[in-house]
Amino acid sequence: MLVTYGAMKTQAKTLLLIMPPQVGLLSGFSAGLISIANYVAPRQPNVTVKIIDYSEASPSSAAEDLATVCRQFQKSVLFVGITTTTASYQQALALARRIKEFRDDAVVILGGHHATSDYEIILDRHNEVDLIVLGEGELTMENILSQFPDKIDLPGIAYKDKVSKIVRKNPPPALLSTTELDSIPIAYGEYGLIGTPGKFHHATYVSARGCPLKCSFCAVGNEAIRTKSIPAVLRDIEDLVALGYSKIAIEDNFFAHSRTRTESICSALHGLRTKLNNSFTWDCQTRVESLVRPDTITQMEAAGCEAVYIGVESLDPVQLLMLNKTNRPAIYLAKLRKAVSDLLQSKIECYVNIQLGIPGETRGQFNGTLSVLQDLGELALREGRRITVFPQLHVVYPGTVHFQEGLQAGLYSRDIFEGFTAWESQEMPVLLWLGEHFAHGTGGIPIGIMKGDLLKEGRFEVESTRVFNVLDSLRQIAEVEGINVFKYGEYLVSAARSN
Ligand code: B12
Repeated sequence: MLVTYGAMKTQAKTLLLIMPPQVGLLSGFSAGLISIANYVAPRQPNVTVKIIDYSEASPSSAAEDLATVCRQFQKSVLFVGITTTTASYQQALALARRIKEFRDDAVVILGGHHATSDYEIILDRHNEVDLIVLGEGELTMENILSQFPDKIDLPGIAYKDKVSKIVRKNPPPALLSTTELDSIPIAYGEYGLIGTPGKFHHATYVSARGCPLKCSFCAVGNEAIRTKSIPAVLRDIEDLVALGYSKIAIEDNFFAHSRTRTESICSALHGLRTKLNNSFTWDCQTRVESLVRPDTITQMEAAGCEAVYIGVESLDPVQLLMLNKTNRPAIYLAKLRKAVSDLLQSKIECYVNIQLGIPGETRGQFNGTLSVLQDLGELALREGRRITVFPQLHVVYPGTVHFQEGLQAGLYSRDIFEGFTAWESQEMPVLLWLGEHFAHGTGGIPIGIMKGDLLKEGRFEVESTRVFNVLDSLRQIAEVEGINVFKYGEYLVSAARSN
């Protein structure tokens, strides 16, 4: 019996919040589920809220355990919420089917990035899914628990009309305010952070949601940033340190998005580190432009920032436009050189996210990328430092501009993720190879290495020459003086390790 988190109540309503198996994916528990549990539990005291972490479990042991869990809550009205990324979607579906086998009266709810983006196809194809919560889930889940099934016009859900079989999408709920975000603690009661707390031996922490930018490959852009207040951030970080975490991954999409916020959060963190005898450090991800602002790097260094992930994505002007990272590539790349040079003169590690396997990449473009890396590598060597490249494989996620563009170009059909995720979940060698070499390789469609003519027909095969090209590019980048290429292997949920 795998661990379930949350106190048992005798009342007759139970919410299970489940992270499905994440075999071959980066290990790390969903902060989103903890946030929903912490929002719903105090507001719905009559509901038993349980979190179940199957992320390190094998699909078979998760299915087996779920049968036991269903029996345990036999007398309860059962709501089951399952989180989805595109890479874990098939695992989520398998759990939904399993629940319906034992409790066809259970209300099965999918949420998270994949379900939100592909809700129409999922609800049309899968009767094992009753509702999909679109986007931010706290308020919507609370409304479902207090009003479903009497009320179906709840903001923030999509569902298939039982009579017309038409998939309906309700208007979004109000997004949580700073006060509401502040009210949500980071740990789930006495259970702390669940499972693997975050990436690369760090604890995941999100102090702000949203990103106003519109990078065409990204699933979370085009939304105004909402932040927790500085006192709440300090409380959360102090809680993380009290829980024994000394390395914190601040996973805000765009950490240094505003000068004032960066100044105030850095001086606050500096004060907290002084109070806590420098017992924690943190890393973050931010954009190039935010790092060339005077003092930003100095403020972050003084506040205990150990590393910055710069979401560069490409070093080629044409690709930067295609990714909609910037509309002034030359200035962007000049700012990158300045930001990297300044980081190398600080104690902060310089991490650079670079996408490989971008469709149509020419040898000339890759050589251009190499020469920019050689220049940055020389900068690093001059300072006795090294820059770490975090390779990402260019993939198409649902709900992105690239997905729409591919659809309009006839590259694949609207329901492509149904077939693709089913294929990928059966192709463990491909999945593990992707996971080994790339943070973002699994789940999205690696359009640059797939056979395009087959993809049009909803069939899937990687083009081996393109795979070798990507591997060769990785090898050449690793050979650049002053550059390290990050290896993800040890941070994946491995098939062997999953029980
Ligand atoms: C922190 C983070 C991680 C961490 C922690 C894991 C996690 N799942 O949170 C780590 C590094 C481990 C990680 C791994 C991966 N990640 Co990640 N991760 C993020 C990041 C930066 C923040 C997530 C977060 O905590 N947000 C704050 C919380 C509060 O929001 P949330 O997670 O979105 O959850 C809210 C809603 O989505 C919704 N919701 C979510 N789940 C559910 C479930 C139910 C039932 C309901 C009702 C609602 C609901 O309600 C929640 C509260 O409002 C996001 C980008 C982003 N900004 O969202 C990418 C992101 C989610 N990751 C992504 C991907 C692809 C992955 C990997 C598959 C990469 C890989 N190949 O290994 C793995 C998946 C394995 C795993 N362990 O999850 C993609 C997903 C895109 C997609 N269509 O699938 C994102 C969107 C990044 C991107 N820009 O593309 N990730």
